Amino acid sequence: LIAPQPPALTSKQLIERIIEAEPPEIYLMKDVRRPLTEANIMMSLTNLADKELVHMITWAKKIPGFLELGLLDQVHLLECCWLEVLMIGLMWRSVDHPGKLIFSPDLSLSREEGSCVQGFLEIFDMLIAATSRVRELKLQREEYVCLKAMILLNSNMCLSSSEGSEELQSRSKLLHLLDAVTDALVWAIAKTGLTFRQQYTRLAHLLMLLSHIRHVSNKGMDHLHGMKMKNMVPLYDLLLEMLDAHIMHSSRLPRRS
Ligand code: AOE
Repeated sequence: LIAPQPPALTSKQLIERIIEAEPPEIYLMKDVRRPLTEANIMMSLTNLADKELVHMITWAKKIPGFLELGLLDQVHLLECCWLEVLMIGLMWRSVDHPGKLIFSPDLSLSREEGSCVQGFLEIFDMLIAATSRVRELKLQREEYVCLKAMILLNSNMCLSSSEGSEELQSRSKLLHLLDAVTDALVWAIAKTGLTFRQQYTRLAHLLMLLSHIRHVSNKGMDHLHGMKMKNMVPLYDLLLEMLDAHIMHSSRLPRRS
């Protein structure tokens, strides 16, 4: 039996839907103006990430086609990409503030302030460098939302070894979805009135950004694991469990790079 397919969205419609799915700005309100000690900064960042992750799940569910994937694929995709998605969002917020990271409208950190947290400077500099690249490229909002959706949908390729027909079906839906977002990105690039050569060069530059983001995310994950050992991060029980799940997966799977 051939299941009736919903009418496919045009690239323009797909981008509109992904833009509608964008998470809101998160304010920390409290605990921001306290002295910027290592513990305070980490507490604020953890609070922020905690709120953002809730919105991230809502965001993913609003990406057309995501909910049609198998539940296991949905979970694995989010598990693999959450820090990359947080990081590209951070870069987007920070793009007009050279040398600073705008974690939230009420928590921006300069390099010096970041140096309060042990091991943060290395990650900080990588995030600043990637943000400068985003600035040089003059990333457009439509391109940004496509790249973020691609991070989610592309985070999990190595898990395709499962054989069941439902898994295979979900896998082919995933690839189809990734193609649709790729088409949308190509469409967004074409809109800017560049020559053909400039268009595919830009596509390459934007996609190469993703490998830097994956790299910084892996470094950030190592940093976070290190902090957890030192008991510096006041993680909530649930978040801690989720983080453990991530360690499990990353030791079971070939290391992403
Ligand atoms: C980057 C962007 C952003 O918006 C917030 C933060 C806050 C913390 C920052 C990080 C960032 C940048 C890199 C930093 C990191 C602290 C140290 C590191 C600076 O060098 C991240 C705070 C993370 C708190 C831990 C939360 C654990 C969540 C586990 C999630 C999980 O495994 N699952 C399964 C849930 C997935 C749901 C979507």
